[in-house]
Amino acid sequence: MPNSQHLLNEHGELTRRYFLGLSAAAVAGLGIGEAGAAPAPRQQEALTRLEYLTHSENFRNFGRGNPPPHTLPADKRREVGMDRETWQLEVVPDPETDAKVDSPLSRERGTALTWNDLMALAREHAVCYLHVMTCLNVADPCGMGLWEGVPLRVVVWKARPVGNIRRVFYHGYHNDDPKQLFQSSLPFGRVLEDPPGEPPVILCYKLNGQWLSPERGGPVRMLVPDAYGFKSVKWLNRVVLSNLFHANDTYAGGNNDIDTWLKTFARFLSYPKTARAGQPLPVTGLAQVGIAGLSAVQAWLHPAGAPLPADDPYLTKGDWKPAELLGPPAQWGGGLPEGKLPLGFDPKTGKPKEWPMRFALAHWAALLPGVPAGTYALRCRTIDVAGHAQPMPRPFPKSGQNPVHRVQVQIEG
Ligand SMILES: Nc1nc2c(c(=O)[nH]1)N[C@H]1C(S)=C(S)[C@@H](COP(=O)(O)O)O[C@H]1N2
Ligand SMILES: [Mo]
Repeated sequence: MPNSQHLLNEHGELTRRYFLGLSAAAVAGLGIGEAGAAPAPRQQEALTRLEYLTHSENFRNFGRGNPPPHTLPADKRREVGMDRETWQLEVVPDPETDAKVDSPLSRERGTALTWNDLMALAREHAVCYLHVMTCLNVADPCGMGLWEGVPLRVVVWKARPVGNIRRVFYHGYHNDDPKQLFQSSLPFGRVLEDPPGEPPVILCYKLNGQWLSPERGGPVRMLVPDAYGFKSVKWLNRVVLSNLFHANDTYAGGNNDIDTWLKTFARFLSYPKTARAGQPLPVTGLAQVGIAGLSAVQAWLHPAGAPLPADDPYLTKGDWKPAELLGPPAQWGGGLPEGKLPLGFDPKTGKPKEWPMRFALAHWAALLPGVPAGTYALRCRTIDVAGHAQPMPRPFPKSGQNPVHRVQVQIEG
């Protein structure tokens, strides 16, 4: 499980409470932390660092560039606007189309948005929300964050858009080399109006209550709540209002489906690599809650050599057993200081109004009944709110990785 190691620390407290809730006899036999499972979640020393949010430096990092812009020395970053004091954002009409914008925010005119302008807007308009950062092409999420920013539309309206606008595209600092450009785009409607219950697209400057680091895309990145990571452009410095009627994302180049929303899927975080015959098997994991929501997680142990059900590419006929979805964390972690309440949280209780929450992670656990000796394939999957079992209703990987996660378990006699 080396791929998910960066998310494991955030997971232990939740699963610990679940297993402690089972009967003492069952827990005594678990041996969590032995035989290649999670680091002993019951140990006192481990408990201090178990959190739900991922620390900024523990995110899996993606960002093109030679050198990647976040690795530039501080004085160079300052020079190119990758610094709060020198940062500027342009919001301009696309010169290739007839888009009409009355008051462009541009460097040329001296009207580009500065950090102080953004902070002034933040005093009135700042919002924050939970969002899982996931690369469309990678099965494990990069990290779970609480992101704060100003809705993009607030800044777009400052530029006084008039008409002939159907698409918004945007990019960040890319070493002033067109070959290194990384651009994403959104329909203008998505920027101006949020689907019911969804947070806005934001110009994001804080993660887990701290200023966004250069590595995470600071000083300002785009954050698109319902989308994969490639829409959330880092080191943002230019937004273009265009009359294009189609997408023009750099990410389209890799055969990627650039109109896809986040998918719902489950991954293992801890499981016993070996266990005794007949001994119950504690397994835990996370689920990304996509646009389709999450109603259940299931697990299936199947002898490794035995044939799979015929004509069943998506494994719908397995002997799937229910796992338990765990509630919101008691401690959020991630270096989070006290601060404003995230969208979707109840001001009276300070807790999320719904759990699991869309576009966030949920944690789950199960104690599977013991099985005879042998090698087994252990799988997990989600069921979404409409009842679709993963990887349906969208099984194709170029719209987001969601294969049914399979690991191997060795049961000894
Ligand atoms: N400027 C810029 N922003 C970018 C990228 C990039 O290459 N350049 N990569 C994107 C992709 S593909 C992903 S998955 C996310 C990853 O965000 P993270 O590094 O904060 O985990 O950043 C996105 N933002
Ligand atoms: Mo990505």
